[in-house]
Amino acid sequence: MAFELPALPYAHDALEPHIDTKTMEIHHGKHHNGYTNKLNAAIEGTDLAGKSIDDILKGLDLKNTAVRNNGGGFYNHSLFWTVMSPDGGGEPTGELAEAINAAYGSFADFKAKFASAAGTRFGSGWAWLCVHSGGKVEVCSSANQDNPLMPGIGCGGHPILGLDVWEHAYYLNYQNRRPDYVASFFEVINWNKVAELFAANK
Ligand code: MN3
Repeated sequence: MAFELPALPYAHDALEPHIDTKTMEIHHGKHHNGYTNKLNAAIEGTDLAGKSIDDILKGLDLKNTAVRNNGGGFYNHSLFWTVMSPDGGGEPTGELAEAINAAYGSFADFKAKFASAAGTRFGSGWAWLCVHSGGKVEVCSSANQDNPLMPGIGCGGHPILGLDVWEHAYYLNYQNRRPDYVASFFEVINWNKVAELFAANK
């Protein structure tokens, strides 16, 4: 059973003006679709075929660059669409808010830490909020399409929020202004989904 490009959970224009329609169309329809197809080609006929994407990433040999890049790309974007919503923004509540406050002191301090992780990731990559077993949350970033589930990338736990900081994610609307894109991302974060992922993986 090959992996399939997941449908966007909202229309391409739903995240305007924070994420523009053209970027969403290209990012989902071209980039994410490309990772999906290349992942399928990379695992076809190997012992990875038929495994879940979580198991593929957790057991990854980092030297397998085709699966590292395209399996990561498939997973990362599949998560990314779900942690944004036209009804998003604001702040988390409940247990997730408590975990963020325990780790960073306040939502504002967490936001600064996350924005710094996104802003200082040189070149292409992702900023993450992860939960460790036991419920501790941690901000980190990874290069290219690496993912915290992959062994030995120096960014652990289970990802519950991810931000794509590749230029293809923001260049049409923000050009070189990555900090403005990061600020806009906070206007569309689907904290209900992040809380659901926190509860399921803590
Ligand atoms: Mn991308």
